Amino acid sequence: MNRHRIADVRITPIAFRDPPLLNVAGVHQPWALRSIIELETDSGLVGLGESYGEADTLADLQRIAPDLIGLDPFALNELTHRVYARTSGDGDPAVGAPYPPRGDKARASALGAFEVACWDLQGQITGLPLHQLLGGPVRPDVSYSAYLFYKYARHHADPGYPTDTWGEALDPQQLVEQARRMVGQYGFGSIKLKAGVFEPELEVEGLQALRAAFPHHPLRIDPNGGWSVATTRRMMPALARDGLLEYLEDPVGTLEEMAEVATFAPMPLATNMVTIAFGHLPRSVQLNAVQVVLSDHHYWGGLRATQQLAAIGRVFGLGISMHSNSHLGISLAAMTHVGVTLPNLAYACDTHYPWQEDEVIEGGKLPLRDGRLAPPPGPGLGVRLDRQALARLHRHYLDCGIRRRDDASEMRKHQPDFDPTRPRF
Ligand code: GKR
Ligand code: MG
Repeated sequence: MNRHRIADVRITPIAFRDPPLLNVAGVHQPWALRSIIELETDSGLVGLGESYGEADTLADLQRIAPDLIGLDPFALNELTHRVYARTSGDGDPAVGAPYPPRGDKARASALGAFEVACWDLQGQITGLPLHQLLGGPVRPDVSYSAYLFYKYARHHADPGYPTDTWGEALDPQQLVEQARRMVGQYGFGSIKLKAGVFEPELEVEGLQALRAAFPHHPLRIDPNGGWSVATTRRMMPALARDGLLEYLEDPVGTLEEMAEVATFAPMPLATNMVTIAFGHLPRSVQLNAVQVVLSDHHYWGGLRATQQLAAIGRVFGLGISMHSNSHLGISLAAMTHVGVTLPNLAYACDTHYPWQEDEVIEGGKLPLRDGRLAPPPGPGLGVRLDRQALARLHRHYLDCGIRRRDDASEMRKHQPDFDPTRPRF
């Protein structure tokens, strides 16, 4: 096989429309930011990645980019070394160190962004789909969950601002309507409610309305650390009644508080907030603070790291699920390729994908059916960049003026005294 070397690295910030979704930190801005990573080889192949689009991530990626010239896309340990050499963190920059020993999200995120693009190149060079390179599938597709949000009808208080097609969801009835549309359109078999927005009693009423409307769908609620331990204790009888929840995600904000909640919670506790790096796992296991870890190749350090996390989960009896932020199809393809290789991915994965109308890949949105997605066929990730769409979304980035996600400031346009200090309840 001919050697291929990376000859060019392109990082393009993009912005795409995002609805006014509510969470503990405020409300989504009208534009969500991402970065599109292209690694081009001397043979003209282009490997793709998608990551965060905030200024800090872009600066990290741009700083690393020149050091990737000449790299063999199969040399993932060397990639790790080069990424570590250009990012600060606690990780050992020795060749082959697969992940930071303590939490360093920025460094692991930079590695994850470039690693996926290298895997895509490996697939194109060998003619194999990415999941084959990761050991092959243990299931044909990945199940995703309906991800419900309380939401406003429109961005800003300005009635002239365009609405989206989802409308308002501020009470249990509107939540059920949102769920009916999302489940009807995509066939999701599980439902997650993003919480930490209203008084917990109201949010549990929302869950109960969902239970009545969807008697057989596993349910989850995620207040993003917006509740105190005392509030979580107060809500526990209602949350535990009739096995309402398959898991409770990040009710409280620290590992120690999660450990305390675990002493009285009958359901598993899940997290994408307190155990977010390999270095967090020993103490997390010691305290039995969480029983389900939400993997995310974007910040755990890539697809190899996701498989390693799943293996550690098997050893310590931790369930594995998958976290998401606002994202497009390159991310979804990568999530799906790695997802089909994880034997203990026992839960439907999160995805914001139905909330995004824009796409940056050829052919438009990937088809989620029966709540599932199979890895896109073809070598590597199986998706190709739509260059016109990339140029359009980059133009939105240049025009929108947003350089950092700031849900709290956006919320103050609706509610000037909004205070995101946690716990909110
Ligand atoms: O998009 O508002 C949101 C979510 O709250 C996101 O920021 C979280 O990272 O989805 C995430 C979660 O599960 O915590
Ligand atoms: Mg979460």
